[in-house]
Amino acid sequence: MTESDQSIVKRYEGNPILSKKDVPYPVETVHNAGVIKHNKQYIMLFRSHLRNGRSIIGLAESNDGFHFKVRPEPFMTPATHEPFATYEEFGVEDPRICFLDGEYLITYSAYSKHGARIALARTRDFKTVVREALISQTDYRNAVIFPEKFDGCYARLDRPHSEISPWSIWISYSPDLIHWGRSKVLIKPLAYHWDEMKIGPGTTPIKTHKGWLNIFHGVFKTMDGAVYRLGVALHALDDPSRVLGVADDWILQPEDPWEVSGYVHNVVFTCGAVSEADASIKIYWGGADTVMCVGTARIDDLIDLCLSKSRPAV
Ligand code: BMA
Repeated sequence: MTESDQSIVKRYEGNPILSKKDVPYPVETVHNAGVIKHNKQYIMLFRSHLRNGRSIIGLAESNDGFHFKVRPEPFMTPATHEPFATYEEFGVEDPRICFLDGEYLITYSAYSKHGARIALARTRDFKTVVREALISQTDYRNAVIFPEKFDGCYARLDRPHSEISPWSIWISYSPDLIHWGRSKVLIKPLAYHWDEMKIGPGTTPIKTHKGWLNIFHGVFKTMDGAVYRLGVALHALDDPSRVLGVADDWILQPEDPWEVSGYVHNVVFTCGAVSEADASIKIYWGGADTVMCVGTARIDDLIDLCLSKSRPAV
């Protein structure tokens, strides 16, 4: 498949931008990275599989958002202290980064024989990191925290596991980042649609003049396994539980060879995006759970797609 000029996300011609050969310690993959700008530098927290099949989180830095250099040591490996050690025994996965109140909040999946939980860590400088709490029970993944509070409360999107209703995007609120409640379902997969099997939050929500952009992943099951694509929705600025539109079309699907084939084939999966001063956005995604890629889009094009060509949210 080749990409047409109509694509809303323009792939960077230098993709993939990071792969295992760039990592100065032994890993088998580099994927699903949270990315944020810190002191004019792009910081990428990426997931890597070790040869035992479990994941750790590494850190890479860049001046331009395209060329990254990996730090010599991993940034987070499974915790050795409780209560985290029990729940991170199988690894730490898929970090998202949110800047709020002068610090960076990192949400990630803690994996263990008890399932996947959402964990929260904090850093101010990406040199030291402190684990704060496990902020969900088991069978939750893909938590993204809004970079603003609403009526004094933190807000997050996440994706509980469910066999009864397809895996959907929910919102919850918290007074202190630890205790979460007032949960409400916001967006569900749509039958016989590119996201009919599951959806989940992807990037930390991006503030725009028309609302919060929520770039999420959607999964479609085929005879050849699942295909992971990216979609976009817009939430009201003052009330993120109000969905203004969910784009009917996907914005990115696996097309490049390193997205179509790899550790898990046919996957594009995002955990991070950076909005730029020129009203564009850099979207970062893991290709086939193996490499990191980047592309750019116009923020107004994403907003238009949500508002002019939308499908039902629930
Ligand atoms: C999901 C998560 C992601 C991964 C995707 C495709 O369930 O495990 O980390 O990228 O599957 O394998």
